[in-house]
Amino acid sequence: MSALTLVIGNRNYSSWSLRPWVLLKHLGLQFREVLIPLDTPTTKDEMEKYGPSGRVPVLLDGELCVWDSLAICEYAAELAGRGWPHEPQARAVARSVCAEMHSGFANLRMEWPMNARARHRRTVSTPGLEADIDRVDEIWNECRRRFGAGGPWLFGEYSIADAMYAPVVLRFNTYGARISETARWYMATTLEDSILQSWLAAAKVEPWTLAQSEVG
Ligand SMILES: N[C@@H](CCC(=O)N[C@@H](CS)C(=O)NCC(=O)O)C(=O)O
Repeated sequence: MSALTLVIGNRNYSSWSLRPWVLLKHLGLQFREVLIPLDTPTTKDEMEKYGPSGRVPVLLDGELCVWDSLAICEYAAELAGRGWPHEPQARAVARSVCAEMHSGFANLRMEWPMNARARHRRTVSTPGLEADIDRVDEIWNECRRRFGAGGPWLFGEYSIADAMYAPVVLRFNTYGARISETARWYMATTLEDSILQSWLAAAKVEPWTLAQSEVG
């Protein structure tokens, strides 16, 4: 295996970058990191140097370029030989909740942009946002109830599903989502994770502020 390079955006705001970063760390994969600040005059040109979509995250492995968060997580799991639940039914549900996160929750993403270091932000509640929060709560409860016996994560052991929902935990923490006890417990598990904490510590000292993501 050649050396891996993960290209990411600002730690404070780039939710798509956080997902593969936290997974690669959990899987114990070594990688070099390139950070491209979002929303500067050179952002697009810089991103196009690494991947064809002009977006981050991008994973480079020698000649190979993987340019989407979920595809990177899948590839990392193949390299590490773990990352999905072992049992086929659990794995199928894990893939479903990851795909749902990857393609859905438009209101949550739009109305509560990830702002990792911000606390006590409050926004006007909308039916779309409430529905997204309720659905996340339902997913976390269901995964924990059916598959969580072997550990503190959604499927017991840490999996791609936890990486995919890590930015949602940060959003709930920033904007104060009202959620069930099980969901709060899962949030605490995620927020106490030392790997996530190292991402948050670096986010805290980043010099950039993106006005469009400073909400509430
Ligand atoms: N579906 C893509 C979405 C990637 C994406 O939208 N990334 C944002 C940063 S979080 C980006 O690169 N935006 C380009 C820009 O801000 O110029 C994925 O899952 O990787």
